[in-house]
Amino acid sequence: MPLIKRYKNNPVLTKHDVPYPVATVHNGAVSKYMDRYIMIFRSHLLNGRSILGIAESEDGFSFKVRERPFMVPSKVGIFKEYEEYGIEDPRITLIENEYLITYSAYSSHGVRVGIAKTTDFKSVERISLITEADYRNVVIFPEKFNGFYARLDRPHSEIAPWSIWISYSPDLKFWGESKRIMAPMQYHWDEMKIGPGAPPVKTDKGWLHIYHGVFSTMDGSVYRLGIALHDLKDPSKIIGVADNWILQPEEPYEVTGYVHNVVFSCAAVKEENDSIKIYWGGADSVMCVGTALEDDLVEMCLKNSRPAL
Ligand code: M1P
Repeated sequence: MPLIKRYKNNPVLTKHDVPYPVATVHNGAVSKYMDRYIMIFRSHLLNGRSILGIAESEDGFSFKVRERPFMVPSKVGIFKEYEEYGIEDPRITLIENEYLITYSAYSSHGVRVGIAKTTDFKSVERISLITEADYRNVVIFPEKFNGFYARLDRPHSEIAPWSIWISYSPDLKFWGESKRIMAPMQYHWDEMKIGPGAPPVKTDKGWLHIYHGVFSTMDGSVYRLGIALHDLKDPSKIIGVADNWILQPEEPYEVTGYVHNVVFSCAAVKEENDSIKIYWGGADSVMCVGTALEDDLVEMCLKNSRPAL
């Protein structure tokens, strides 16, 4: 049995499901809202820049895309300047009755991360740009720690391997106490760089975090998914990182597309039967889903672990 069982009707969303012209549908964030699932997904427009669309589902497998995009680059204030080239790779975290949405904001100044909030997935309010350039992949934990929000992110660096960091905030605007907590491992499937993937899922044994790791080959980069378990009380402490990847590009829609050989996750949804729905973009072109058992993922982190740093 594979660890992650791919849904038989993958991909669950493609550009053909979108009622406005787009080249891709990928890297979707998914959250339960009322009695349904909401997906906010990234699409390349036909000019190569990205916007965020929105889709709904009753079962987490069959999605219907709304007529209009959910977020497009802002035309006002500070956001206008930093979102000029597009917005990408959303993640959703439900915390204290608000859905927080993080996203990458591209401009001639580099890539920053923005944060917005919604309570109804109809209107959305931008809160702040929470990083300088160049950062990507911010995921926010769905609980506070000692009164502080906690986030994982991945700064770019010329002199250090691209690693996962943690930071804390009292108000979602000001962030600090930053610390590098997980690094790529040399000559390993995630050797080139790693980045936070889905907002962490709470289990009895720790916070499960699905991340992506990249390996460079003569045929370009290969993006795979891995898993780490963080301490429940102190998320900067990593209890275990599975030595093996949990998903790699294998199906045609993951191997070939806008960028080949990519599986990239921005969402994991815990279900009542101890299974987890994992969502990923295939080849930066389509959206896919699969299911895994929570216990299997936890066991992988604890029983066959590699060092976090
Ligand atoms: O093309 C693969 C991914 O490349 C970037 O991710 P990262 O910076 O973490 O390597 C992003 O452009 C992402 O959207 C894309 O899926």
